[in-house]
Amino acid sequence: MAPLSQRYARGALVGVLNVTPDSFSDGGEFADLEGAVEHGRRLASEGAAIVDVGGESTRPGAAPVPAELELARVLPVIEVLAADGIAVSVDTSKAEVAQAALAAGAVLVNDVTALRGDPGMAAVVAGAGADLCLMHMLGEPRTMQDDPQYGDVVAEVESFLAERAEVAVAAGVPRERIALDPGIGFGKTLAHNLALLRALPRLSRLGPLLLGVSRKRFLGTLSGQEIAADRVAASVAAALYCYRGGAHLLRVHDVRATADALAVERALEGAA
Ligand code: HH2
Repeated sequence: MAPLSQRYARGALVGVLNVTPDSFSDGGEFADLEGAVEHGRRLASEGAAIVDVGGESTRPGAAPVPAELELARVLPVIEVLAADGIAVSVDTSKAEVAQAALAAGAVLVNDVTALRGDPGMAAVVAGAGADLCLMHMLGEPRTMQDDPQYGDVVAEVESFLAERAEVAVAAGVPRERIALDPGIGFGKTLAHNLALLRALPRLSRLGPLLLGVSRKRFLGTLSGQEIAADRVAASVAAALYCYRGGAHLLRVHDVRATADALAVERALEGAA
């Protein structure tokens, strides 16, 4: 199997499909099977290389969800999308959920705890030969935005990601199957988020990066848009900046708008 960085072009889009009642930007919109499947298909047809299905919100203050409920939300959606031939990722930190999702055809596990949430996760990913995204988060969703503090945010996130990649490799996940994510908005102030985004050329030396800036709170602060769905233009601008900084995968809600912007960007830089 070729490395993840070769299987997906730089700037490949990961479309967000939250099958939750409480996600910060699209909670409740795709909570039923039919609506979720339709949206997943739309994301793929608009240009998402991967559709990331999540059944547990990680927004600041979100409460954890039991595995049975998370499974009931995501599995039927993953089964249908994978059967359609769509590359599906599962946004979970539970080994049980990851295992069932991979058996149903998912190809990537997006673990926002970077293997710190469930001791069984690494073995599940390694055993299935799946791709893995390891994300940085300071604290846990319930409390992570309560005054996050760093000495040097870029250096700390960089060494965290390097260390978590070693843990995954030691557990049998091939290095070339791992994507790393600085976790924008996960235990970070506006200044922390901006410092990390400016450091993408440095962070991308660790391996292929996945960036999730789409519709996030810091873009509301910068643009004045209070409502997450009104942050599309701000999200596209941030996605382009990530792309230029060397991000490999871009996790976005607004696939069509981001794909259009990237087509122009690539033509201007002579890559298309
Ligand atoms: N952001 C969210 C969820 N999962 N995974 C990765 N790897 N990187 C991210 O930045 C990231 C993520 C939060 O966004 P969203 O899925 O829209 O909201 P919620 O967690 O409330 O479902």
